[in-house]
Amino acid sequence: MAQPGAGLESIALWIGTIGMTLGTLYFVAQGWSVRDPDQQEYYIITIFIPAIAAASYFSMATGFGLIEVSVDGLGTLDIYWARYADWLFTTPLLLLDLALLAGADRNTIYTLIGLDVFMIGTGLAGALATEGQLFRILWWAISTGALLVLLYFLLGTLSEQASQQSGDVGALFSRLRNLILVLWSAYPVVWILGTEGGFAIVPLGIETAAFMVLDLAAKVGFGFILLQSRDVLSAAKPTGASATAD
Ligand SMILES: *C/C=C(C)/C=C/C=C(C)/C=C/C1=C(C)CCCC1(C)C
Repeated sequence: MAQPGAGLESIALWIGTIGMTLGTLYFVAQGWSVRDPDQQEYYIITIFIPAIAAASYFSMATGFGLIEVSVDGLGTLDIYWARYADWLFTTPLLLLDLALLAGADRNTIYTLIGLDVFMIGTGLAGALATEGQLFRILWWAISTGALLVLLYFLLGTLSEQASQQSGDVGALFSRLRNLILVLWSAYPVVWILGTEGGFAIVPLGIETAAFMVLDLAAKVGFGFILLQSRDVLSAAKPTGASATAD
């Protein structure tokens, strides 16, 4: 049985648990009085993001979300599998928020979410692979390839659709898209340098703290920026219909 992490690892996981819980409560309180269904849609999606992460962090802080993986040639690694359960649901929700803001058509949304689920799934395979370091790195490369295609779609198709929105919506979209570009790109770097990559360049305590900061910024920070201006949210209109008309 894997023991719950100690020291910096434990502190980071508890800060993550508390931060995600406070973020959830803040979004709930902020959304309580919202009556406009278009605005409510963003609140509903955005509230579940830190809520799911809070449960995942709690499972990791208490040791349930942690397993030991014996890898050929590397020995036993402590792997927090609960991250992937969290990311599998929260990253599609983040993309859905951004896609709604862009007024994306359905096929663009399916493509983004498909790439994203593929990225997290292959990342999980890399984290659990026991066949040796090479195979873990191959899974990482496949997952990172999916991330690159995903980011390419955010900069291309999705940004193009967002450009049909009003100035305020477009500006909010660009801000959130850039936040995703920067923060999400850091995840594979932390992974390959940390325990999962097998090089053990970054110790697990530092890695855990780095993921915690990234997760809080990518979820609570993202939600905070998104939900700040309600008028902008109701100004975002679906453009999918016009995209098929011409
Ligand atoms: C709230 C959580 C977020 C925004 C998580 C994002 C996670 C990623 C972009 C993870 C990407 C990965 C790779 C591209 C390769 C290695 C494995 C992952 C899953 C860390």
